[in-house]
Amino acid sequence: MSLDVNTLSERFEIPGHVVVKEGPAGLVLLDVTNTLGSSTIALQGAHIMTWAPRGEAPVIWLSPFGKFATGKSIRGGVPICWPWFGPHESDAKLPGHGYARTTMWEVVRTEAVGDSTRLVFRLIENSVTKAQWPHDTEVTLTVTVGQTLSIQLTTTNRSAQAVTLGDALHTYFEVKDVRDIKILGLENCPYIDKVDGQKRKQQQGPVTIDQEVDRIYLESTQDCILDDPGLQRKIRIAKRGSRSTVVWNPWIEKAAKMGDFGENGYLGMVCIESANAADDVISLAPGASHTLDVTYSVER
Ligand code: TA6
Repeated sequence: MSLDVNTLSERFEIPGHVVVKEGPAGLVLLDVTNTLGSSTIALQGAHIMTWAPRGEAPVIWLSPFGKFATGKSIRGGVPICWPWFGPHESDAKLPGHGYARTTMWEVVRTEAVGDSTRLVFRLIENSVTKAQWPHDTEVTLTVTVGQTLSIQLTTTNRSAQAVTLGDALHTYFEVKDVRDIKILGLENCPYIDKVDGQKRKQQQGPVTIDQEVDRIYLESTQDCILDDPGLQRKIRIAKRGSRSTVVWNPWIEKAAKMGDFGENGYLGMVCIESANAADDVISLAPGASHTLDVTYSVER
């Protein structure tokens, strides 16, 4: 059940850590500010919109031209793709990347953990979601905001049958100029090239971006490093419980078609998504849980 801002404030605000407020289009936002960093999280989709360690330029990119609305995914941040990644395997009418990112979640708890702030959210299933996903599963998101950003997406299968799960943290990272970055950690991984007829290829050397890139790297379990010379920093993407890594930049035409990147917005971002997609989807046994776990950190 969705609570109003006042009730949420009473229950979940923590001085020096969490403030609950109403954002654009009436979206409920949780503003997290502590001595180590800051983040804004929308309750719709449990959507982490921003994150920056204290004294650091934003690490997570949020489009200044995003259109906010109930039931519409926010352009940027960390959209949750769940319980499938990409188009639904059999019903094209169902939303791409599943329904978690456009559905209301509830706050389970907020707490200070040392100087960091931890928030736990749970997706609120309803008749619309059940019609899309007739399985008894629970999904929670645990976010720890500090000098690093730690995110765990946990799915529990409460049904008597195995379910096939696809998921991703579809994270948009801020970069100075995407044409100058390198992504390390995917060398020699096989990948599906979605801009070249879903052809299967193998990565040679670091990933660089000089055109539309939309690739699902398979069997990719290592940390990735986003090397950004323009911002003179490296972002480490450490993960567990994820066998796929999706790299996406829409480039000029696709960004213009999407209409919410703004002029040249595509140059300031790259998606590096920790996922379980394509060949790597998960068969979750009855009663079992699976956690997709990432930690983002800035290295000089
Ligand atoms: O993860 C890359 C991708 O699947 C692209 O193909 C593109 O569709 C992107 O996700 C964004 O999708 P969205 O539904 O958020 O516009």
